[in-house]
Amino acid sequence: MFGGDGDDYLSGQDGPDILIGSTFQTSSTTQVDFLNGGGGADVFVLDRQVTSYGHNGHYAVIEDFEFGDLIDIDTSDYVILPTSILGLGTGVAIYGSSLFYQPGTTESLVGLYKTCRQ
Ligand SMILES: [Ca+2]
Ligand SMILES: [Ca+2]
Repeated sequence: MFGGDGDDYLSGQDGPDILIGSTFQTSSTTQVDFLNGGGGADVFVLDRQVTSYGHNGHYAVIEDFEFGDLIDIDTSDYVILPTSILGLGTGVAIYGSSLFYQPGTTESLVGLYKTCRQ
């Protein structure tokens, strides 16, 4: 399932889903997509060749990353850190570049997912 430009909320079904909240070309100044895979083995696409995440405050929040799910990212440089930012509880943040990574900001944030359910 596809989102697009701007903020989206994608909600998967009980079976396996592929969730792509963004396109590579986007006109929004910022974009925060919420991805909820539902049941089944879901694929959350955060790949910067496919989406605009990791630039100018464009990122995705994965709401239900569970055993069996996958995050699809490209093979280049990432910084992956435990986080408590954005008032979302504890989770893991994926930043797009160690060169542009700025602690405590969303500048190069690609996505994050919760590790504690609330
Ligand atoms: Ca979007
Ligand atoms: Ca699903």
